[in-house]
Amino acid sequence: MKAQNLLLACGLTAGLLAALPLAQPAQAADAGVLHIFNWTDYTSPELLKKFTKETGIKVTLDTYDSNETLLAKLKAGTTGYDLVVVSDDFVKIFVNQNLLEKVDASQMPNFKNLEPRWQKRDWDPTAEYTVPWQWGTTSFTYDTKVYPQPVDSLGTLFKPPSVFKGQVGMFGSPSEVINLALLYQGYPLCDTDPDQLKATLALLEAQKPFVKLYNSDGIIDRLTSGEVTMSEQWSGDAERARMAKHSLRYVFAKEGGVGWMDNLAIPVGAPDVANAKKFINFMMDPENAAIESNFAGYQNAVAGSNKYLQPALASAPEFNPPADYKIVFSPGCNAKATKDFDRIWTLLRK
Ligand code: SPD
Repeated sequence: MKAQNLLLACGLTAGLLAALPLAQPAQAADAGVLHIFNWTDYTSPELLKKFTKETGIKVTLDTYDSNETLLAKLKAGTTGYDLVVVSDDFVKIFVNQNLLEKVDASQMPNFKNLEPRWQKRDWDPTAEYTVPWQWGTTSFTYDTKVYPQPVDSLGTLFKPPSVFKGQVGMFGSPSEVINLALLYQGYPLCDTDPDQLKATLALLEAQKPFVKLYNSDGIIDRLTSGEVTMSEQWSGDAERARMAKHSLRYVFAKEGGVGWMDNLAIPVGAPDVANAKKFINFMMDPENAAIESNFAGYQNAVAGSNKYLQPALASAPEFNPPADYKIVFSPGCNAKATKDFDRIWTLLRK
């Protein structure tokens, strides 16, 4: 994983920025700085600048590529981060391993702004540990110039036509790849049935000659540059890729897509819980949630934010799944499923 660090301190010159050490969270010298650890290309710089301007709290940002990477990092010990972003299907895994602080978001002034359907979420019914960040779907994008035929199935990704040989990008995360493959075959997400998992490994092995790389970062660039012509992708990244290259198309497949919500949380041992809570409350403001949606291309959970959305995003197909699209949220894999997925992933990647 490549970590990036960005110090968004209002008024700092480029020269001063260059003189600062990279990615040194939780040092005594930077008390009062909020250290955010989020997915790559998923945090609006404008949002962070606004937070600093309104609160005087400076922010650093490091990034990761998957829930699995975040989990490994937090399990390895104190990271110095004040805020992380965890997907719905991993929240219970993090909570069960005592990796998250309680945030009691329902007590925060802006909690009332959350859309009622997102105030109680299956993975955190009382908002004890998390608040929503963004949500979207997982499917795939292909270049219609390379493959002009109509596409309506995940089969085009998992059993690609010959034109895609060596041209496909898949995520670099077992949960993302295997759950989408399970959905394609009509099996439940987080499946543990041995025969169905065997079939899933066979499907992924057969797809492998078409796959150029397994990597969750840099997909927008690879699709727009033509380095890959088809890729597993999240809806917001797909919208951003299509805006840059109009021949790209995100597929709402007849088998459905995986739905997910990413959630803000405070890791155990966070150096500045009070500032982390200020940011969480800040994110439940409609205008701030919309700034993030406008940057990343995903839906947020804050009522009243739509009026701040850029028209191109508000009307984007990736942002507005068809009414009859089957969106399947993962129940969160239990220990057995996680172990099975790891085994399949190891066999696939060897
Ligand atoms: N550009 C990064 C977007 C991160 C999306 N997270 C998706 C999690 C799905 N399990």
